[in-house]
Amino acid sequence: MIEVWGRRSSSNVQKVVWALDELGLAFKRHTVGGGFGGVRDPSYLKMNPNGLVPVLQDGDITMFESNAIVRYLAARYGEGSLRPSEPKALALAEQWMEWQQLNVVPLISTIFWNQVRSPPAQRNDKAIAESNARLPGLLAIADQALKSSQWFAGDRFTFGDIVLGVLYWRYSCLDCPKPDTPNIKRWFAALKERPAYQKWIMVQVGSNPAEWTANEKALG
Ligand SMILES: N[C@@H](CCC(=O)N[C@@H](CS)C(=O)NCC(=O)O)C(=O)O
Repeated sequence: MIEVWGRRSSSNVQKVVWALDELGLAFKRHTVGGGFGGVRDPSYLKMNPNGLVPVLQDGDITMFESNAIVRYLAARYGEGSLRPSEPKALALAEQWMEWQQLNVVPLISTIFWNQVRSPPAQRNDKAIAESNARLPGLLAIADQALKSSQWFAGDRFTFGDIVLGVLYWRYSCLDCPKPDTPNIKRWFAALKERPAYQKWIMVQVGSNPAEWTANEKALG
């Protein structure tokens, strides 16, 4: 049985459980991290010396790093579906996963951490403003890519949609200006039709630390 360690509220855990569900794989999830703790236990640190979630165990492999886990699952169980078989589509899925992680995730995370996770006194308004100023240019790049194809790697959903898929839900819940990106809007609407996305990603985010903590606890 595949096992995953990590609280459901973590965006990095969400990538993994969403991918597992898209692949139709049964798995057992252990709630650790955040307010649940457990990630500094020696037995956990043996699996992930970084003391972070998620961790995946599948047979004789135990691994960390959410994007690598998603790519592993796609390679082992999703050849021709979550992982494109055709080299060009595979290259695009890889390209967009990297681009989303390196460019978009830091900006959305900055807004999220300052607006939702930080008490007002610790909120960095300058960092929020900088992220809000840079996001439209980046989202325009993604929007342009989605003009000519339904999904990031072509005409089917792949692991190239996972990273932005997770973060875009969070972004949609944040109180911040949103640029007009019609192709992302269509892509996001299609994501919201997917049962696995509804189950794992479309969860309450909250708008302040108290709400976040309550949601984290309720999600487990
Ligand atoms: N690069 C790592 C980052 C993992 C990470 O930062 N996880 C966060 C949650 S999103 C974490 O473990 N935070 C501490 C905790 O939840 O206890 C990955 O993608 O797996």
